Amino acid sequence: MSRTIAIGDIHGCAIALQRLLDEIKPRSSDIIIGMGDYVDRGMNSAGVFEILINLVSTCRFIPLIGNHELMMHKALFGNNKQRDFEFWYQHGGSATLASYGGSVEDIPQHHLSFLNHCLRYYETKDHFFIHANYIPELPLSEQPDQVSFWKHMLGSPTAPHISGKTAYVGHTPQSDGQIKDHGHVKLIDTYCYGDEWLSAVNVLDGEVWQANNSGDFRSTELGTSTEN
Ligand SMILES: [Mn+2]
Repeated sequence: MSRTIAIGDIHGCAIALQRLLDEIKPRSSDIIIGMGDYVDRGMNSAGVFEILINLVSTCRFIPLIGNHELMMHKALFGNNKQRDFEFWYQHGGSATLASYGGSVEDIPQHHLSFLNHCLRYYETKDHFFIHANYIPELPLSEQPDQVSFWKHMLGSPTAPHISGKTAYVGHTPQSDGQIKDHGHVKLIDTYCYGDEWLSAVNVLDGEVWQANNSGDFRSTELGTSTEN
């Protein structure tokens, strides 16, 4: 059985990511979607990139762009490098650089190439995946950056998208470590860098995997509450 698995915001949490993948055991028939925000804040962004790049050889891995990849990309390749670098550095980029040994020159070429290949969104027959949020009335190809990558989803969920597809988003951390399931939209950033959980969901059957930075693991299903 082929699986379609979305992984929430990782933010440098390489230990949690490795534990999660050890449990998922990716197969060549799987589609795995990274929701973005692989870097910044957590301890080992360099390690996270390395794990994700290796994932390409074991399954069909689709990395999306998060606002932190956008900031990093601008800092490294943008028109106003000094201003963009300072902005990234202050929003978690300092932790990413530290994981590379402290300098931009230490970031290997294949990591920069990975950064350049992340997608704005991804969609399947019944689902779509985008880092932060969406405008319900607009096609996915026309969503503005400010919404796709930056707008939090707090309080009431965004209305269903015109496509009728179920949405998966990250970006808005769930401080209780639980996936927020609104039915038509599911929020899967479960605050791993804040000592909660990194989550993965098989969108086809609702199976949920969670791991944390201590290397703990638990599994559950969408629609099922998990007690600590
Ligand atoms: Mn984000």
